[in-house]
Amino acid sequence: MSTNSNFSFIHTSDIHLGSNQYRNDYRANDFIRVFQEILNLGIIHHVDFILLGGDVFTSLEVLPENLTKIVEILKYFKSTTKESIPLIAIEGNHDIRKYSRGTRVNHGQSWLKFLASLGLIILLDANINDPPEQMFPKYDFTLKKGGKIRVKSAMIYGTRYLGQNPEEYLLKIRDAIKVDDGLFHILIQHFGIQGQMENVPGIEFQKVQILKDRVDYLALGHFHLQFTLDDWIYNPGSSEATCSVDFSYKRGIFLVNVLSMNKYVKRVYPIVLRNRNFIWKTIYFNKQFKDKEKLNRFIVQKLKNSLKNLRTDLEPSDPKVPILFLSLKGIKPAKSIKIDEKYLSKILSETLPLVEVRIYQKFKNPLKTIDKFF
Ligand SMILES: [Mn+2]
Repeated sequence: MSTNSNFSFIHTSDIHLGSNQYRNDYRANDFIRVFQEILNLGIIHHVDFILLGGDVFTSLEVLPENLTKIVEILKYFKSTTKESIPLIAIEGNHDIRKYSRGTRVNHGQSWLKFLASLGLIILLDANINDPPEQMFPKYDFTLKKGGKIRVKSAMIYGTRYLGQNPEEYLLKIRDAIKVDDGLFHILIQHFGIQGQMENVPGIEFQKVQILKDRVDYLALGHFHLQFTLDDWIYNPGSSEATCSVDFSYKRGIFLVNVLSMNKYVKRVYPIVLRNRNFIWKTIYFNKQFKDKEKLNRFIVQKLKNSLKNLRTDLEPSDPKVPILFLSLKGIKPAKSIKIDEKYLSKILSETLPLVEVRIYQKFKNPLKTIDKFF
């Protein structure tokens, strides 16, 4: 092997394009902007390809203006890089999901298939029920279909999301991956590994071991929390926060350099993306509010004080302008006052340099509060 068989790539996953989080246009655009950032990182680091480990889209429900933006970004990327950085993807469970809420799926269609048909991405999938020799046909650029593709000395295999119990396919996949071809084997899969996220089911680590002698780099997606295991299993996490817990997770992408000497030596560098800022604040009510206007003024005043150091010179499209997660605690306001979260959130984001405000009412049980007074 000569030195020119060295190569590098980016591994990203769970981009959730099309997400219209909080029905906030700035927020919807964050997911697209971070995708653009990943593509730019690919250019800056001169990578040979970019892997997308599924959940590239959040559902089939994507607004036309967002899809148009995504297609434009991909066309521009393709032309400026002179097609030198292929984007190699698989479908995750969200890519085939009908709606952003609920789990109904529509088999057969996806926006990834659409992008592949335009020649903007390479979508890998295996004939999972065929015998091992036929399972991973070479990617055909005319049919725009295939289960594996070679870039430099990397052979990249991929299948779509294999459902809740992908264990049953692992032995077949292993048998379908060529041994002794002298290439660096990457397998892209959309599943999690048990124990890496609390209370989230995944495959047992022991069961994945079956792939170890055939796969040099298992490129995972699915879990939004980043993890690496045993120097060959990698999960970058979601590229933007798809829900409030995601914000606290370690997430990002991996930049991987592979040197071929007598054997392959890989270096994996996690990169943190420029995500939307966020702040958590708690406001305690020490008395019971009976007037809605007073309550609103109290909240605005409290936040004006505690957020006075926020920059006011930025456009809300700038990811430095934060989302505020506000929890309201203490004595529950009088029954006659129903806190209008939508209205309150609107006046707060108009008064303060915030892109979005999410309100969580965590008041004490009023009965218990009364108990305490007696
Ligand atoms: Mn996901």
